[in-house]
Amino acid sequence: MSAYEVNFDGLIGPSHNYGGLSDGNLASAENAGAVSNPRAAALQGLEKMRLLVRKGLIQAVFPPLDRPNFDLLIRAGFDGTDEEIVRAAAVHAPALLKAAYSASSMWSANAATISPSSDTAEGRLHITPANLSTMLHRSVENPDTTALLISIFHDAEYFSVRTALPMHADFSDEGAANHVRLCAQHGDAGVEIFVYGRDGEDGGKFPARQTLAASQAVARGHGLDETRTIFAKQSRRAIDSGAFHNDVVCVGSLSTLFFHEAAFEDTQRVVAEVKSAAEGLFEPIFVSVSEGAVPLKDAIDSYLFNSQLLSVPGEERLTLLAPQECFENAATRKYCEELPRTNGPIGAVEFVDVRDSMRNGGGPACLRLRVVMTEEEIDACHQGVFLDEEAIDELQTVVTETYRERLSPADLADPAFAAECRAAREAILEVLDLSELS
Ligand code: SUG
Repeated sequence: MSAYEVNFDGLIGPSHNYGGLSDGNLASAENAGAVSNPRAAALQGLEKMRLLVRKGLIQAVFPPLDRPNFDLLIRAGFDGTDEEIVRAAAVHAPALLKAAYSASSMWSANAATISPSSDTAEGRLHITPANLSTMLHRSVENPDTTALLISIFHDAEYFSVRTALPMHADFSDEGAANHVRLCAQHGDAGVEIFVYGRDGEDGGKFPARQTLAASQAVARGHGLDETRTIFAKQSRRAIDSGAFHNDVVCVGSLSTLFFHEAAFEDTQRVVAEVKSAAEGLFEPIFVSVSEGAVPLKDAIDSYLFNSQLLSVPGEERLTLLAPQECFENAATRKYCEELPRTNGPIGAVEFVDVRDSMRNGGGPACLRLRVVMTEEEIDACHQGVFLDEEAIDELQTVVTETYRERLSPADLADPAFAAECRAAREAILEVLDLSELS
């Protein structure tokens, strides 16, 4: 059956700030405490969405979650009016206030893991919201993300929005950032690759955020064919070098897997398992980038692999939509210039500016959740989240009118800012016809 890959981008929220909240995410640590520009950040994200619309791709958006997360603050013992809670938290628990204000739901690759209906036993599209249990500020996303997903994918005839895995270290799950689906055409049965960082205890310098048990639970729940599903271990070297999610060192699309040679613990095994799982469906193409061509450090600094690998209508080969930083890094720039000339599956490289998100460790691929859907499934979704250029213009107007251009961590202590964030979000929800979520 024919199907489309729909990109659901997380709209960057009005409280976007550099909290330094993510251990193991080098950019987040480096920029901790810097002054952010939520307006520029959100406008950049929307321009990226526009670029995809102009390429003839289907683009959708998730609104930001409600921030600050008063639920977190109240469960941590603060009470009173919103103003009183913010004031007290700013004095007694500033780190918690930062977590409550994090706009981290923008990185929608971490919202959920998706299996399209062509892969699942019962023929519905399955969605497992990620519990994001490793980082406090991210662990509070899932109840609201689940509500949002239910609002969008509400038709139970087509969609199964599952419950997130148990909120425990054994089941740490970071969603599609650690999941790659390969196939011949989007609507065909595919091979799903679940990448995990640990099986049980963690022993590295930085936390491994995905467990094997979590990946297995998601695959089981989605009713995937075991012969078409593989579990691959991330290399400890990659995690300890700053690849806190596999999508920092690997991206796949259609039959192509593009990755750094240091991404997996055992690359040969991954290649062999993917080949065998794809037998009879398609011939996988592996583009493995060597340390000699692009040192792991440059790949992680520039986020080369956190690119969107797009099948653009009318183009025979794939387009790599890479962050601007790849153009600025000598090794990755050279690699990107040469890549289309190799006559491999990637025929073009383009660069996009999502600098403000990058400064928190979120590149183009982090900002989108891919959902492969048939036309009927697209029609069964909430329509307000699908974007054309006019809707993007409208969102940009809201952002320009309601978002700040400067936000320092100290500004989070101002109770008036909470009201500002709420008003901005309400205006966004109105554009997306999702006011029920306000
Ligand atoms: O979980 N950064 C996010 C970045 C997520 C990137 N997503 C993917 N790779 N798919 C994270 O570490 C930083 C927030 C702060 O420090 O303010 C943060 O949460």
